[in-house]
Amino acid sequence: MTSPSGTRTGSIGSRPDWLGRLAIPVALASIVAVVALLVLRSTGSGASLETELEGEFAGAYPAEPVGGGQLVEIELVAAPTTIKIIDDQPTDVWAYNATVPGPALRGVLGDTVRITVRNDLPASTTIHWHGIRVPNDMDGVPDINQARIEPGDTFVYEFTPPDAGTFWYHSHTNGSEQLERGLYGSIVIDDPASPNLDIYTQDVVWVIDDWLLTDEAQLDPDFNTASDRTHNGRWGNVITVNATLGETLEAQPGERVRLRMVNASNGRAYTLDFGDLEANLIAFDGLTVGEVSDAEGLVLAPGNRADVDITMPTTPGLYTVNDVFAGTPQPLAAIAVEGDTAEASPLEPTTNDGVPDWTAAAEAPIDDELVFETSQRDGEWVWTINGEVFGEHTPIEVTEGEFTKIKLINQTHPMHPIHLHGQFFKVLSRNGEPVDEPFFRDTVLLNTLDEVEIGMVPLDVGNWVLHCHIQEHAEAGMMTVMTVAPTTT
Ligand SMILES: [Cu+2]
Repeated sequence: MTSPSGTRTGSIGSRPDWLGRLAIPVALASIVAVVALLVLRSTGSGASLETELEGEFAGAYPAEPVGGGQLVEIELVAAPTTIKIIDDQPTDVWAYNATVPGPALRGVLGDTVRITVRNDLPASTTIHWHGIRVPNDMDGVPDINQARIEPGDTFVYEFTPPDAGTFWYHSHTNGSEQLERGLYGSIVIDDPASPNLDIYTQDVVWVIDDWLLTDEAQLDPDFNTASDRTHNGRWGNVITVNATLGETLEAQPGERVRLRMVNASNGRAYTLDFGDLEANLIAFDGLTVGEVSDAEGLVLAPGNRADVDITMPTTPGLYTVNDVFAGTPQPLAAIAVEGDTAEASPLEPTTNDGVPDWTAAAEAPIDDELVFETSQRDGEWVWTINGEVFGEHTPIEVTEGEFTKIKLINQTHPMHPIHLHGQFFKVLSRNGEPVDEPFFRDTVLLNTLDEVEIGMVPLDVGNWVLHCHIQEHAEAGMMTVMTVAPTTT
């Protein structure tokens, strides 16, 4: 537990004091010390355990960006426009550079990205770079990291991504309306040293979103309704990939494709059903996995990304990728396998040996508990974290470089995809059962009454929000701040 003064109970400093109080002969003291060490080792308790867990984490991903690359300058203009989702009917949306998703940004590890955002919307806005460990004042949360960008104003975001992978950017101001209207896009950072770049002949981003459209193909104008807030947010009646209904990728038989899937929905989660396609998970929430696994049945909650490696079947045909979260299969997109047979690369995708097992973390003390509940304030439905709504929140205090274990407790029936800015974490247990996910996350889904323990070693100093990624829940209070203090050693 981290006390208000920042010291940890069970820290290494307490051990010598404890031994020092033993006024017994030296020989007996030695035996006691050996036994104590054995107990410490066998139970994995105390500071030695935390040191061990921190050691296991070391090098899992870099503390600092490498830099030394190019300066990539981009302008994003947020403005109203129209797109076509249903046949030729125009749908009024808000978009970056008049496209939904916004421009697919792509850079190379080491590059510095300078993005000038011009706000031509009739409302203030900000952009969050979801999953990218940016400097704290570039993180895009109003009142915490920056001032709102008012209509007619510009703001320059600049950062050097420290990690390669699939990320996305989206409005972090009034998201229940601004995400729903189309203010999101993908950002992919490639690692030029990764052999993965030679494996895939197609590398494709699928941004999944659902839209609540009227019969006239317009967005239902009632955003953030009481029903949205009290249920699982706004769920649409049309699901698109890259804002296209029935998105279809063309591939050759035997071709090896990397699909980067992003869930940009306000509230809807997707359970991926690849049907006759064999999809292997190679990265999750941006970062390369420690071990490749079958992606069938993977849940993509709002905010999550999954990168999958698919070698196309040798039999031509139309292969559908479905969502089965609600039971009934719903088509997301398809892959049309046709043409000459391609020879797939025999290379194995890169894995990250640095992803810690952290099995010993089961014995580590819980540093913080976050209880998610509902309540009423002045007749309005709110979502609370430890009884507080955002604005009256008590920040969670953690220290750079120190293993931290947090228990997330959903005391409600709706689901909550909990997203932490600026850090990655690993799920340790779910409802008392150990979880062995060979990858980090930045967002984890809590289902009805779930209790999930996560472990992390914060590397990025600053004030980072932790919130439900169901936009309507976050705006009804379900957000707090994690303050990562610089290490004192
Ligand atoms: Cu929620």
